[in-house]
Amino acid sequence: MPNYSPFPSYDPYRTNRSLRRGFMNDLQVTDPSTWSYTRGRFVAFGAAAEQRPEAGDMIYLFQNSMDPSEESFRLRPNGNIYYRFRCTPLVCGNMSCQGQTRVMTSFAPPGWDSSHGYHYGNPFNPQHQTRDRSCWVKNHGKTYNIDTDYEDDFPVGITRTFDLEISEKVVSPDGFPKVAQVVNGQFPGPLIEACWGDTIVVNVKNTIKNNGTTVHFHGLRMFQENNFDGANAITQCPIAQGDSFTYKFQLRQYGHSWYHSHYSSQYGEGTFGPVVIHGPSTANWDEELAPIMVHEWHHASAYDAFHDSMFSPAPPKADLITLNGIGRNHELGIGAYFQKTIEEGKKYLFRITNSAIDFHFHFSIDNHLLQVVSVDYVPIKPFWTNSLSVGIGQRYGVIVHTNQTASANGKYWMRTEYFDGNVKDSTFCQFPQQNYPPNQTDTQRVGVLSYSGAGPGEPTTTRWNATVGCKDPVFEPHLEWRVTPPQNDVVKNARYVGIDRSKEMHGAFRWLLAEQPQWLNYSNPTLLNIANASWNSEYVLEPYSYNDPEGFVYFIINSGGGPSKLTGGTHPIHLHGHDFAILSQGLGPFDVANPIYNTENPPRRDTAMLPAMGHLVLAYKTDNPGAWLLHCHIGWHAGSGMSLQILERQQEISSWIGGSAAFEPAKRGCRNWSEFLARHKNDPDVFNPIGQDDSGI
Ligand SMILES: [Cu+2]
Repeated sequence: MPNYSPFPSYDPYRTNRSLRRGFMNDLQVTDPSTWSYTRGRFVAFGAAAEQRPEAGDMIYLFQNSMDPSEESFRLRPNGNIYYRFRCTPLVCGNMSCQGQTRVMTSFAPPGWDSSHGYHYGNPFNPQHQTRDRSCWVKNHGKTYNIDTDYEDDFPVGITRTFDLEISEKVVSPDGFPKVAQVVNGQFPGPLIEACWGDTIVVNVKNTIKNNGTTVHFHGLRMFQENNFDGANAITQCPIAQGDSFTYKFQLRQYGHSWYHSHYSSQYGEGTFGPVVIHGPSTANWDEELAPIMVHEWHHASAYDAFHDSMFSPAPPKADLITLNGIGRNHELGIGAYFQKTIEEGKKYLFRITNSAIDFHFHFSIDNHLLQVVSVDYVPIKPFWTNSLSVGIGQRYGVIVHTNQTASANGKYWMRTEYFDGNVKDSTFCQFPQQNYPPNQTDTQRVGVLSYSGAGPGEPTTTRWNATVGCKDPVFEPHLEWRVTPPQNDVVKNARYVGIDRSKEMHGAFRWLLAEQPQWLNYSNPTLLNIANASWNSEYVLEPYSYNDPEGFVYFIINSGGGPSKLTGGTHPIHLHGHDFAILSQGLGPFDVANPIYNTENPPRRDTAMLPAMGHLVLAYKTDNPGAWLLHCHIGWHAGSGMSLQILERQQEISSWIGGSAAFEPAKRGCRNWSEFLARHKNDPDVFNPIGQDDSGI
């Protein structure tokens, strides 16, 4: 029986070894005369491991990997194919949702255009404008799509390995050089890109001379993976200079987010990067763009800026706003606008992330409406808006239809504008930023969207007549939650948060999220102490042992006021290890005596805004034992102490994350961290616990 392998030596991704795993390279047919194929090179076709292609299946061929003109053939009835399966997941096109098998393997789904920036290797870009994006993969004979309850069910993908080195490097986003702390020499760091259901291994090496580091993957549930949450002093010690730490986790969610250092003010120095997890969408788009990370950049060291923030009434002012590391410094007249060129008449998926330390903004593109399809890692029922509030740590997936004609030169401003308000009342949103005054329509321009063939000059378009502030948009998740009554005592859990100006703690007036500001020991993480019966009160640890995985704990957070007459403020509140439902969010303290909760499919996400002098009521499911941070994502506030840790189902943590072996990486890391500190205890440039001036996260 002759074997026939049409293109046995073809390797579509020979430029990047890490991608080869995603592709099948053997196709054997017992009798080539029983089937036909058009000329071209075999890239991939598919069905899952237990499946075989069947008669009538559509097979995709590509001429070559750089210029993927798509061709296809159909297997004839009784075509007999043997194959060795090496690829997963399998992206399904719209036809498979109608009962036919039309599947392709890919690293990046069709429509991902490498010309827009980030990519590993060489993704292809066939013409799939009619593609139904609600469908994702066929895997093990099952289709995973937008209706799959991803909390409990997800495809089984492949393992992708990434190496991240945290090091110091001079970067100059606006031409002004600064020693930054960056990932793989890039600012922002490289994209971590994968598919829903993949397992991710990230080897982090710290080569910074004087600081530790960690990497936290913002918004991932880290289900049964608390030990890889990357929160120093909670789940591990900082990674010492010269040491490495390997994070491993499975992607149960999809969408986009970011990873960042959780070590002190380090991410403000550039230690962060984007994450994209390809998956289904609640609305169709043609192409997706590389994620856009909005960051505020300080010419001064972020560590110094943090220090200043502790002793001045207003936080330090940023020098410029960057989009993917590019920005215009209005004071010095240097730097550049972020540029994006797109084609006319297409629907583009934009992935927006606020990776700032202290900057809240509204994102908009002149003349273009935004169709919002995802909020944080939650797919939502699409809604339209012309301007979108993005708090620190929040993300939005938005579809933009490039069908506008208003601009004479085919260019449109992208804007990140903000509102300040009165610091003394509920209108307060944030402090003014140097060089970026609120309501100043020149400085809020940060990027240019150009249609291909656009004329010379800057855009001449005007901003939407939009109201900006710090209010989260209201939306409905695609997969609905009904929030059941709380397991905990909500009256006890109604707290006032803010800054306590009555007494200094650890040398400063500090922000707090509980009865006292959090103050952690870098060298003694919670996870290595989970046998404890009592805790240092400065660790601000809240044990909850409710063990109904479908049950909820409610948190009531009031901004300012209370018995200590705290100063309020607007704060992006972020919970690790869970999405939470927003049961109430608004002005004034929450009325605990007459509570009104929105329990019918409320907005759900992992970072939500606590309004100034207002309240935020959130509810999370007690389904993921571990030690999880709840904190304000303003870097200065988190460093000040505005955080607490939830110790969820303490007795079950060890077995939940895999028993004693799961603690070994943290134990080893802590030994190395302690040795590093001991070695450098007389070195004034190296962190010394005696001089600790921040909370430890
Ligand atoms: Cu805050």
